[in-house]
Amino acid sequence: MIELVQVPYSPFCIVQRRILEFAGTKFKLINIPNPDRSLVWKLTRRRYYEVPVLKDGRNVIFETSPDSQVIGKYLDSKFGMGLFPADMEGVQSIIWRYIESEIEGRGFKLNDAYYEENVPRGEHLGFIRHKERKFGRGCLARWREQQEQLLAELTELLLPFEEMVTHRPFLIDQRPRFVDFDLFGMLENFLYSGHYSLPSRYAQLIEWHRRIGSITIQSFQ
Ligand SMILES: N[C@@H](CCC(=O)N[C@@H](CS)C(=O)NCC(=O)O)C(=O)O
Repeated sequence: MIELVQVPYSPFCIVQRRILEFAGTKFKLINIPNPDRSLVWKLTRRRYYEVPVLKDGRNVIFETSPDSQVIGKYLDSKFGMGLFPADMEGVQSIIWRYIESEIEGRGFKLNDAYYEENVPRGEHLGFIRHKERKFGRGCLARWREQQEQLLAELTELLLPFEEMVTHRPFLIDQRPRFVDFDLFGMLENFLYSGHYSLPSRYAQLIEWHRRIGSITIQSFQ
């Protein structure tokens, strides 16, 4: 059975989890503590420490660069979901870069501002240290103070997606492609704390979010 090694609130893990649900396959989630990557290190034979990592029998799959989509493409070819059609390749890579930098960059800070509620107490030290080493001392409190500004930025950055789904059911097509799952993962991370909702003025995006969060491949076969 496929196993997904994840941190439950990680945006990049949510993308792959949702793709697995969409595929309708049985899979097992293995949650690891954010600060302890020893399982990932072991599974990847000391080549990787990020999440997610996918284990499919003897195959262990993980990303090779910040913009690779190795796991997504592996699952797509295994389950024939049509997430990466050749004629959409360039367009999708431009869109996922925007999603994984601009959208993710605001969403995770807004969610992390509530880390005390989301992250188990025993992991607080590792979590704070990890964030502060990357983003500077006091970054978590700063993100809480910057909440309004970050929310305003996120809302503006989401406008193109509202426009895209006003004219079709999914971002770039009549059926879901990889970028739909990618945006879903970043938004679920933003929404994880339960303190936010999608901007109410984006009625089409709210509908799309409901759709992409519930459909399975069967509806498209
Ligand atoms: N490009 C990678 C990014 C994965 C990633 O950034 N994972 C984060 C968690 S959301 C991570 O494990 N970072 C390394 C660390 O926390 O030490 C992907 O698409 O999977």
